[in-house]
Amino acid sequence: MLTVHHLNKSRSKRVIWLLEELDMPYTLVNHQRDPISNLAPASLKLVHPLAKAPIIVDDNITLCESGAVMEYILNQSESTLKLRPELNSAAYYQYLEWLHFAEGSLALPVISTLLMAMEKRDGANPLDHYIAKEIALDFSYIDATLAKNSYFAGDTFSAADIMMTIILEIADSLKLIEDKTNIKRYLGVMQERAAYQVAAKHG
Ligand SMILES: N[C@@H](CCC(=O)N[C@@H](CS)C(=O)NCC(=O)O)C(=O)O
Repeated sequence: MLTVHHLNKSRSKRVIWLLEELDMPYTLVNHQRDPISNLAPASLKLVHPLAKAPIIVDDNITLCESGAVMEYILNQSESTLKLRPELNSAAYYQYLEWLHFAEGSLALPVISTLLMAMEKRDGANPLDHYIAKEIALDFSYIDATLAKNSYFAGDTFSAADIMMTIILEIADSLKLIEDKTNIKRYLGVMQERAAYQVAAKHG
């Protein structure tokens, strides 16, 4: 059975959410962040040298990077629920773009904001300009997309929504989307999903 190595307050919530949506069995192993550094504990390094959550283990496969983990799970799923548009359709490429955008582009300015809030800064350094530009650009684009589409890959919920929601939640907690009504509405809809709520209970 697939094992999910879950770190509290982390992206591994995505994996639990997806498995719950697909009704796939899994074993959960909990790891707790170090209370001072907030980093992953040594126990996670024993599973994968990168020691970053999420990590899954399934037979002889050990995998990290949430996007890769999502694709792996979708490849194993026997559910009639297809959380990925049909290969090579226009929606599939929309799905793929958002699936990668979440970690490939959006995570950097959002997580940088989170980390920089822990430091004293006057807001005038080159990095501040880069982040401000990216935050404005990305969230305007996302908000405009969600004004037209119910979900990131079009009309149907997909794993790209799971990837995007977790970063959008961090952005919301940092008050980066206060004026983005479509993103706020979308987050409310995602958070009502039963599978999301099971994942959220795990922290
Ligand atoms: N791009 C990676 C990011 C993984 C990552 O940074 N995970 C964080 C938790 S959200 C982590 O394990 N942090 C603890 C540490 O770096 O020690 C993914 O999407 O899986």
